Amino acid sequence: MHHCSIIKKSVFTTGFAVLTFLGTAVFTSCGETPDEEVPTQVAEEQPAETPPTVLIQAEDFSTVSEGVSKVNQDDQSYANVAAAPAWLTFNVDVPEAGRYKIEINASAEGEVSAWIEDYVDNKDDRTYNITGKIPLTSTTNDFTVQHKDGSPLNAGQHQMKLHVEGGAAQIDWIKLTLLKKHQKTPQLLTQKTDGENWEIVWADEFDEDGSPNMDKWTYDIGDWGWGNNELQYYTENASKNARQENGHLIIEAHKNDGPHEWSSARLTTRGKTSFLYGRIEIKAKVPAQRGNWAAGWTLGDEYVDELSWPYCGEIDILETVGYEMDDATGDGKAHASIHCGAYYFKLGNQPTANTPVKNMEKEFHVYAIDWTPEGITASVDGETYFEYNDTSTELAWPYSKPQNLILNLAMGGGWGGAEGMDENMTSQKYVIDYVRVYEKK
Ligand SMILES: [Ca+2]
Repeated sequence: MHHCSIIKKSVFTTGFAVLTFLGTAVFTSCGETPDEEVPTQVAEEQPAETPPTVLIQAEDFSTVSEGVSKVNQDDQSYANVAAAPAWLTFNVDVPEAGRYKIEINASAEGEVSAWIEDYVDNKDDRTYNITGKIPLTSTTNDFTVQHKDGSPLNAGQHQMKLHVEGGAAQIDWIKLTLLKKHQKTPQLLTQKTDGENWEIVWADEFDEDGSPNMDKWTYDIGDWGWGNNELQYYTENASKNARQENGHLIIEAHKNDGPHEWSSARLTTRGKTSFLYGRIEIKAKVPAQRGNWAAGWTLGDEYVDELSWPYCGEIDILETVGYEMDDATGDGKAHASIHCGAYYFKLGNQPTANTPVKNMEKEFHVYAIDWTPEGITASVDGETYFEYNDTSTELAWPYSKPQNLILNLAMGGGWGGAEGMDENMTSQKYVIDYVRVYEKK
C-alpha cells in the first residue's frame, strides 16, 4: 500500500442563511487534482444543510497488517484482507466535534466483522473502541454499506485503526458524517453546601404527559456500543423509548425494534445545564430481567470524546443490573461508584459500593448523592452506603468542575450482559418519578 494524503475532501455547511452552495464534492485518488462541480446558488427558503463528511478511500490506509493488499479491478480499488485478524490504520482530520455516523463499504463472506479504534498508540495505553462490532457480511456478496451511529469524536487529527475479525474481507471506503454537533452547556448551577437545610434549585418532576422537557434534556443517540459493546440503539424523540406518563419519565427498551437488536433512550442535561456540588436525588423504579443495565449518573462537562474519559470525572448515583435482581420479588442491588483519572477500570481500583434494595422494580426508591468540595457520599432512601473523599490531586478529584446528569437504560454490554440476556425479555421499563438538585441554605 502506498501512503498519501489521507483526507480527500471535507464538505462543510456554509452556515449562511441567504446562499447555500449545493453541489457534490468529488473525492479523488492520490496525485489527481480535485474536480468539483460548480456550486449552484439556491434560494434562501431552501437552506440545504450538508453535514461535515470525511471519506477515507482504500488507498488512504497508511499502514496495514500482514496479508492486506490493495486491489485495482474493474475501475474499483479496495483493500483486500486475505485473512483475519487484520488491521488497517488511517488518519482523519475530524472537522467538528460531535457525534458521527461511521459507514464502511465492504464485502465479506461468513461471520466477518470490523470495529474501529480511535487514538491508536495513545499515551495512556488504552483501546478506544468507537464503533463496537460492525458486521461486514452481506447477503448478496457485493459491496454493502454498514454503519454505526453516534461515535463521539473531537475535532482535529486522529489516527484510527480498522480491525477486521472472523475472516477475509474487501474494504472499499470508510465515511464519517456528523450527526450531532458537540454542545457546550450554557448554564452552570453551583450549589452551596454549607448551610442548614437542603433546598431544591433544579428539578424535573416529569408532570406533563408527552415528550421529555427539551429545555432541560437532550438526547444522546446511536448504537456505537457506548464503550461497553452495548446492544441498544438510543433513539431521539421516540415516545416508545422516552415519554412522560402519569407524572413519571418512562425510559423503555424494546427488543427487535426495526433494524436494531434493541432500542432505548439516553437523556442528558449536556447542552442545557451542568451542576457543581449539591444533593442530587433520583426517585426511580428499575427493571428486573437479566440483561438490562439502568443508570442515573453524571459525566464531566469536559467530555468531548472517549479520550476525555475518565479524566472529566463520572459519578454513578444509581446503577442496577437485571441479573442481580430477583424477577419475582424485584429485590436487587444498587451500586454507586466514581471514575476519574486516578481510579478507574483499567487501573482496577475504582471506588464502588453496593447495597441490597427491596423490590426495586415495583416500588420507588430515592437514590442520591451528596457532593461537596470535601467529598461524595451515596445513599438509598437516606441510608448512606458509599463514601469518597480523595481530593488530593486533579486526577483523583475532577469534581471541582461541573458535571451533567444522564438517565439511560442500556441493554447488554460489558456489565448488563455479563450473564447473558433473558430470552423471554421483549421490553424493559425504567420509571423515574423525579430528578432533583438541592443546595444548602
Ligand atoms: Ca413525578
